[in-house]
This record gives sequence, C-alpha cells and structure tokens, in this order.
Amino acid sequence: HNMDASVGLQPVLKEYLNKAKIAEGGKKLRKNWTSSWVVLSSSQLLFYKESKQEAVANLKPSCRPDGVDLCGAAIEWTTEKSSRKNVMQITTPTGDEFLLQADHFPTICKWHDTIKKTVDSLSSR
Ligand code: I3P
Repeated sequence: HNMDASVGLQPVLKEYLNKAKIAEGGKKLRKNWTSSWVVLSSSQLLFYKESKQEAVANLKPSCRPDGVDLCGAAIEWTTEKSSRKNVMQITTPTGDEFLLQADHFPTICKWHDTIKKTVDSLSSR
C-alpha cells in the first residue's frame, strides 16, 4: 500500500531493520528478507529502501513509501516463522503479515515495545 508520510505525524523511531512480508490479505507470500529503512510514526510503520528515500518521499508526494497502518495490528515475538533470532511479527486486521528482525536484541526489543505502545495508543483513542 502507499501511505502518506507527512500530515502531522511525528516519527518516533528510525532505523535499518531486516524486514520480510510473509502474507498479504491472508495469503502466504514467498519470504524475501531485505534491509529496510523503517520509520515508526504515531500510527504507521513506513518502509523505505534507504534513509535517503525518506527525504525524497517527504518532498515528492507522488513518491510514497510502502507502509503498515498499525491500527488494530497484533504485535508478537515469533520463533516459528523464521530460523533467525530476534524476530517479531506484525499482523494487520486485513491479514498482512510482516516480520522485523535485528541481530542486536536490544534494538529489536525497543522496536517491539514502541510499536506495541503505538498500537495500544491507537486502540484507546
Ligand atoms: C527462504 C530463505 C529465507 C528463509 C525461508 C526460506 O528460501 O532461505 O531466508 O527464511 O525459510 O524458504 P528461498 O530464498 O528459496 O525463498 P528464514 O531466513 O527466516 O529462516 P522458511 O521457508 O522456513 O520461511
């Protein structure tokens, strides 16, 4: 999906993480891990190929990144969906599934906890 990166959303985390989309609309996809510049805003996760692309997308509205709307999303650690360590899964209400991973455990922990808080803040407003 294309998401609007602007409109008053305050980014709270930005980092390179390993990402794999494993399902779309409930249909399993072939797993393809890629390094992605991930930006967490107040309601979305945005995926850019590179950090430079974020600046370009913010200037050019036609150049929008892929993203996940976090409203209603489920966040969980998973040891079954990958042979990698430190893997968390995000499942949207529409059946899209993403894996995020980093070798450095404190890094992915910070993302897991912050995304969870974001989802909680969205459900209570
Ligand atoms: C996949 C690739 C992934 C692996 C996945 C493989 O093979 O090796 O890295 O996931 O395992 O199917 P291919 O490149 O041929 O598609 P992990 O690294 O997360 O284990 P999976 O099928 O058990 O998900």
